[in-house]
Amino acid sequence: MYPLVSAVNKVDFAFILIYSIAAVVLLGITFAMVYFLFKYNKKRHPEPADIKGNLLAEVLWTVIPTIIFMGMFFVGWDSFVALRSVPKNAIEINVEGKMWSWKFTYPNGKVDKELYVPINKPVKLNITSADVIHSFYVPAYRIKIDAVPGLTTYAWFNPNKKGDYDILCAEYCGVRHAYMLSKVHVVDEEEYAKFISGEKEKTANVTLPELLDKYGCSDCHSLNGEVLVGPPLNDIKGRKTIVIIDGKEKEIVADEKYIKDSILYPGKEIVKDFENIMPPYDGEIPENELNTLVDLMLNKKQEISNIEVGKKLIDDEGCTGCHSTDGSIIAAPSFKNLYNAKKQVIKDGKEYTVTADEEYIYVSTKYPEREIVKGFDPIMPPFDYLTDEQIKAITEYIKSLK
Ligand code: HEC
Ligand code: HEC
Ligand SMILES: [Cu+2]
Repeated sequence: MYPLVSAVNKVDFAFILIYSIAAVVLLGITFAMVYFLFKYNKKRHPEPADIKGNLLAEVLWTVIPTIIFMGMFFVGWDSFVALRSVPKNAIEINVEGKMWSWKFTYPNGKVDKELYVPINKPVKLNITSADVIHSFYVPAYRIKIDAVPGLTTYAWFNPNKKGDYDILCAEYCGVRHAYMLSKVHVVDEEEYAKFISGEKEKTANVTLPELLDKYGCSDCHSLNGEVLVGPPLNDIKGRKTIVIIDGKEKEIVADEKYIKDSILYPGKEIVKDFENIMPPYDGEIPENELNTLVDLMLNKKQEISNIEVGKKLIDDEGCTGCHSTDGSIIAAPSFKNLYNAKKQVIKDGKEYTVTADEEYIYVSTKYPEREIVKGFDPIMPPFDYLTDEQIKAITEYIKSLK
C-alpha cells in the first residue's frame, strides 16, 4: 500500500525490530516472574540461597543487553541517516504551516494548499511555520517534523508510487488543529508540469472549438452553420427555435438557461426535426467549464471575475481556516455580512466603533494587530505580502457574501 522507499523501509525495519525485542523482553520477564513465583515460593524453598559473585552471569547480563542496545541504536541511526540524506537531484518545495493550513511554494513561485509532486523524483521540503509550532506529518513517507517559527528544517521523500497521501499536523496548535489537513498528490511528470504552470486553472482562456472538441460535442455540432447530427451552435445566442416538450411544439429563445438545460438534460426539450440522441452531460462537465462553455456560446467576455479570484485566494491563503463564509464562527468573525457592518474594535486599549469598509478590510488583512475585533484573540497573522490587487479581489468577494 505504501510506496517502497529505502528510508521508509529502514524506518519500518527499526520500528519492527525494536517492537519485537520489546515484546520478547516483556514476555520473557513476565514468564520468568510467574515461573519464579511458583518455583521458589516459601513452601518449596523455605531456605533462601545466598549467591555471591557469579562472573559468567554478570558478563552475560552486561554483554547481551549491550549487544541488543547497540543493534537497536545502529538500526535506528541507519534509518535516521536515510531520512536526513537528501539526494542531490531533489526538487525543493517550501512548506509553511500556519493556523490552520499548509502552504506549499513550488520552485517557480506557484503557491498551493496541497502538495503535488512528480513520480520518481525525490522531493526536499524546507519546513517552517508562520505562527505557532506545528508538525508536518506524512505517515506514508514516515515523515514527522516540527514546523517552528523562525527556523527552517527539512525532510525528503521519494514518491515512487502514484496516489494521494495524507498530510496532518501532529502538534496541537489551536482550535482547528484537527482540520489542518492536506494531501500529497503523486502524479506523472506531465500532470506535474501542467499543475506547476497553472494550466489546470486556465479555463478562462479556452476557446469554444477547444471545449466542443474536448467533450465530443463537435461530433454532432458544427460552428459554421452546417447541420450535422445536431443543430449548428454558432450564433445560437437569442436564436428562436421550435422545440418539442412532452409532445407539444413550442417556440423558445435560446438564452443562458435554455442552453445550459440543453446540455445537461437534452431530452427535456428536443429541437424540432432532430432526434433525441444527444447524451445528457449532467455530472460529466465540471461546473466552471460548463459556465465557460455557455458564456462562450453567448459571446460573453471571458474574464474570471474578481469575486472568483477572491474566493480562491481566501482558500489558498488559509483565511477560511479561521473565517467562515456562512455566518458561523470558527476562530474569527465570519466574512458573511461583514462589509459595511458596524464593528467594535480595540485599538491602543480603547474601544471604538468602526464601519467595515474597504479601507478597514484592507488594514485588517495587512496589519491585523492594529485593530482587534472585540471578543476575539489577536491570533491573526499579518498578510502584508498580499498585493493591493489581491486584497481588492478578497474585498470584492467579502462584499458578495450577503
Ligand atoms: C451524439 C450527438 C450529440 C452530441 C455528442 C452532443 N449533441 Fe447537442 N444536440 C444533438 C442533437 C441531435 C440535438 C437536437 C435535439 C435535442 O434538442 O436534443 C442537440 C441539441 C443541442 C442544443 C440545443 C440547440 C438548439 O439549436 O436549440 C445545444 C445547445 C447543444 N446540443 C449543445 C451541445 C453541447 C455543448 C455538447 C457537448 C457538451 C453537445 N451538444 C453534444 C446531438 C449531440
Ligand atoms: C489564524 C486565524 C486567522 C487567519 C488565518 C486569518 N484571520 Fe482574519 N482574523 C482572525 C481573528 C481572530 C480576527 C479578529 C481579531 C482581530 O481583529 O485581529 C480577524 C479579523 C479579521 C478581519 C476583521 C473582521 C471583522 O469582523 O471586523 C478581517 C477583514 C480579516 N480578519 C481578514 C482576513 C483575511 C483576508 C485573511 C486571509 C488572507 C485572514 N483574515 C486570515 C483570525 C484569522
Ligand atoms: Cu498545526
